[in-house]
Parts: sequence; C-alpha cells; structure tokens
Amino acid sequence: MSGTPNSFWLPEAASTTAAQHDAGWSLVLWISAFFFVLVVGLMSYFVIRYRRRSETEIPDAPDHNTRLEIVWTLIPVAIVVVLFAVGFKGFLKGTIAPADSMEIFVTAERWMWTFTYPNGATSVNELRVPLGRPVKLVMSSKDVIHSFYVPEFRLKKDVVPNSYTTAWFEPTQVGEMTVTCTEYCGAGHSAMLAKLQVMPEKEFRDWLDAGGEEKGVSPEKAGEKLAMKLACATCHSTDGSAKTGPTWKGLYNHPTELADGTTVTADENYLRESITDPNKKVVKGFQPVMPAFKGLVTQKQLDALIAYLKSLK
Ligand code: HEC
Ligand SMILES: [Cu+2]
Repeated sequence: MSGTPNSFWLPEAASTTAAQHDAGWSLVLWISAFFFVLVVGLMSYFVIRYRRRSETEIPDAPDHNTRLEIVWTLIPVAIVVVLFAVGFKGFLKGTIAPADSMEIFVTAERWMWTFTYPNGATSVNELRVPLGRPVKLVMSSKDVIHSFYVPEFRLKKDVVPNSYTTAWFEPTQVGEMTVTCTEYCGAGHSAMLAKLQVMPEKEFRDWLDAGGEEKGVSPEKAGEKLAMKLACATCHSTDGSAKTGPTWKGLYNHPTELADGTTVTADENYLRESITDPNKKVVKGFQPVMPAFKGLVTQKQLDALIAYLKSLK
C-alpha cells in the first residue's frame, strides 16, 4: 500500500468492510463539525448581540421556552438513534465472520506474532492471505495483552491470554501491509510488527503447500533473513553489545557462562537448544525471557539460523 504512512486523511481502504466503517466515521465527524460551527457561531453572535451596553442595564431574567426545549431534545435523540443504527449494523457485520472463512490461528507473545494455517503450516511475523476470500483470525496471547491492528482493513482487536478473540476481514486488493501491536506490552512493543501480504489465490496456495519455506538461497543468507523476520534482533545484537539478550558476535565455539555457574561451549547443539528451549540453559547475567521457538521453526530453518550465527565472528 504505497503512500499509506504519509496520507493526511484515512489510510487506504483495502477490505470489504472498510467503506462502511469509513462512512460511519465520516457521518460522526460531519455531524460533530456541523454542530461545532452552529454552537460556536451562535455563541459568538449572542456575545455581541446581547452584550451589556451600559453600567446600569439590567437584563431580563431568562424565561422558559417549551417548544425550544422539545426541539433541542428531539433532534439529538434522533441523531443518536441514527448513529446507533449505523454503528450496530457495522458492529454486527464486523463481528460475525462469513461461514466460508478460512481460519488462521494467531498467537501473540512478547514480542512476536505466530500464524498457523489450516494445513498446519506456520509463519512467524508474516501473515499471508489470499485475495478475495474472507479470513477469520482466532487469536490468543501467551503472556500479556496485545492487540492486532491493520489500519487498511479498519481492523483492531485485543489479543488476550487464556481466551480466544476473533476478527475477520476480506482483502480487496493485492499488496503488502503491516500488522502492529497496539497494546503496550513491554520494551519490545514498538518492534512487534508482522508483514501482511495479500496474494492472488493461486500464489497463496503454492506458498502454503510449500510450507512457507524459502528456496535457492544459502543457509547463511536464509538464516540472516529469518533472524530479521523472527525479530531476534529485538533482543540480540551482532556488534558485541548486550541488549535484552547476549550479543551473537563471536558466540560460536566460544565458552558461554551459564546462570548455574557451569560453562558450555557454544557448539551447534548448544545453539540449537538455545533457540528451541532457551530456558534449559540460561546465560549468566540475563533473564529467562526468550520465547521458545520449538515447533515454530522447521529443521531447515534451524539449520539456516545456526549457519548465520556461526558466521558472526
Ligand atoms: C524477547 C527477547 C529475545 C528474543 C526475541 C530472542 N532471544 Fe535469544 N536470548 C534472549 C535472552 C534474554 C537470552 C539469554 C538467556 C537465555 O539463555 O535464555 C537469549 C539467548 C540466546 C542464545 C544463547 C546466547 C549465548 O550467549 O549463549 C541464542 C543462540 C539465542 N538466544 C538465539 C536467538 C534466536 C536465533 C532468536 C530468534 C529466532 C532469538 N534468540 C530471539 C532473548 C531473546
Ligand atoms: Cu504486543
């Protein structure tokens, strides 16, 4: 969606419900603008028209006007009823997913998104969906409250621990968007982004059938890309500085001191375990906050990540 971040007005609309959503929003905006001008205009006029003209002037006591009272009660009531009807209709449409929706599970945790597709394929920090088909998201969090937000779809829904929330959308154009977390969830909150890619149905099928894996790149390069995609860099640097986690620079084949006082050599098996079960061996001086990637990365992806870590001398 080019130009979206810089647009002054609403972002580009790219879902079937977006137009209705925007219509409701515009209605509220223009009604508010109309009454703002009316009220402020009358106020200014009255200040001048009924100003006190001399020190001795004593104004008439204000009187009751039943007709006026009725009019300015009924008009707002009518407006509120109309706004409720418009909002409720949109609310129902946005809440109830079409029966033929494709269901994707969304798992949020500090600080990443995991998507699980109907065939069992998973992707991390990247949500791919087919064009022109309703998608229902079944979302849950592993830790704190997060929130799933795609401005172009006019879609925002909290993702909470210990229960599911759902949301649905049907994209109307092919393109790339960004999913952001809109519930402050800790130090990595602002980096809790996922790429959302709307693809033609056939391309999506091919991607899904291939399990989302990359082809034709060296493991080292693939690992570097993957580490970006999985947002490992939120917590790890490659320049020797410690962040939430230890730096990766010079990690491979060097001794690592653990919290329990022992020392291990960072060989392939240690690296592997550090990614799949990071809490089994916790590095000295760090908190056990790294998410476990067991089951989220394939064997091939693990190979690639390890090849990349080994290249950081
Ligand atoms: C939320 C922050 C966070 C994220 C995201 C994260 N890590 Fe970690 N990682 C840590 C922390 C903290 C430690 C040290 C504590 C421990 O060993 O569990 C660590 C330890 C490690 C170690 C062992 C380092 C050493 O010096 O022995 C490796 C290897 C590692 N992480 C790889 C990864 C990879 C690969 C990813 C992305 C797929 C990743 N981490 C994502 C926080 C994170
Ligand atoms: Cu979050």
